[in-house]
Amino acid sequence: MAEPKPRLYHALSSYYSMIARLALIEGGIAYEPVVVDIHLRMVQQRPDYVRLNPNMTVPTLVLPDRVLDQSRDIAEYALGVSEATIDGDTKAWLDLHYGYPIEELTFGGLLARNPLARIMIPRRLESIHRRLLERAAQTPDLAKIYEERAAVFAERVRAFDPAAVVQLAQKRRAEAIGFMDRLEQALHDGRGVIVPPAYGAADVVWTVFLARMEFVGLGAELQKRPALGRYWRAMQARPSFVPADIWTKVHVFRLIGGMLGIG
Ligand SMILES: N[C@@H](CCC(=O)N[C@@H](CS)C(=O)NCC(=O)O)C(=O)O
Repeated sequence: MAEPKPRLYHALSSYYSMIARLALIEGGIAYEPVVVDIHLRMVQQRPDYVRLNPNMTVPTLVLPDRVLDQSRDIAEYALGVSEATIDGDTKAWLDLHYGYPIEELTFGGLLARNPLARIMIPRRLESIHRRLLERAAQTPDLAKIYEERAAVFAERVRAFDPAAVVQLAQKRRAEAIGFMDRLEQALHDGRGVIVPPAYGAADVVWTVFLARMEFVGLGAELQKRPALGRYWRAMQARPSFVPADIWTKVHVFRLIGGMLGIG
């Protein structure tokens, strides 16, 4: 009997889900997609999902013999490498990418620009924090995991404090531009991929990062760097880019459709 296809729990607009989708498609791995409403219904915090992925995040890849709950592991699996076998350059590019809190760029920028978001987002974070503590009380076997997650949201309330957010957004923007400089430096010898000779996990994560640069309005910075601009065009021209559904701008209606389960 054929093995069942791996099941990918993902969200349409989610940065780390895009990494998983792109990696699986580049790796030629057929998968069963399951869309998770992480915004409205917050399915990632329901006990049945938490038992699958205690981080309460997407993506999650369910394989016949194990569950991968980190996009980095999914990308490495999809491209046929592992932390043990990966080359040093790829590892360094992955470490650099995963050391950066991308949500602080995305949401920090939104909050810094939008006064309504400055009121709504902290309130929403507070309410999620409260709900996680309620879940902890209602679900004794998962209480510790819910409490840990609640602590993450308490930290987000602090990080996205309206008074601090403009500075945070500026800091994350400057760091993102620094990453584009490093990529430009690496790519300016004309290489077609970040770590020659072949396309790999570093290309997956940095392609999604460059898409996020466009998404947050840093596209002009990207285009200013000729080697990076060339690389970005080449990554978008790959057959994987469209099917992986890599967002370079906000698709309001698709976002709403996704939340309602019709996306
Ligand atoms: N380290 C995780 C991060 C995953 C992550 O933060 N996913 C976000 C979406 S891009 C999420 O699930 N957010 C929902 C939440 O925080 O409640 C990975 O690489 O898979």
